Amino acid sequence: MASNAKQDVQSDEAEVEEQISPEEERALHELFEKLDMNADGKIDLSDLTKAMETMQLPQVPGHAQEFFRKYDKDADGQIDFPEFVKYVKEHEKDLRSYFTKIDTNSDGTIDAGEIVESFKKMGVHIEKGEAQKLLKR
Ligand SMILES: [Ca+2]
Ligand SMILES: [Ca+2]
Repeated sequence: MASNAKQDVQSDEAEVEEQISPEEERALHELFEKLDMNADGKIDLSDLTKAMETMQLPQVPGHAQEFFRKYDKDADGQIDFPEFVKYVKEHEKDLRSYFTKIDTNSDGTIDAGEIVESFKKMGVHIEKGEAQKLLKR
């Protein structure tokens, strides 16, 4: 077998090619566990729906399905941790550019009005109060 440095690789199938730091991995794990509402180690559609309700995130119609279509690479209907990491890594870039797009007055922060506007562009109507709740998290 190859002389892989035997650091603290916990999963036997280390399919995560992405390089993530231990802190990052821990943070991702926490998030993953939060989304995995029934704690079976995988995120399925009902986990995701429930988690979004719990976190009071506005749900974009079709968005969750789209997420599964794109990132459930082995098409078993569930997102496991490596798939999740992939999603987060790919989205970090998007999110960053998304943030700059939402932050229309470029002051480095996003206010409730900017959030309402950006949801409107996606065809989703949210109240300013909801946007404020999102910001407080
Ligand atoms: Ca689950
Ligand atoms: Ca899967």
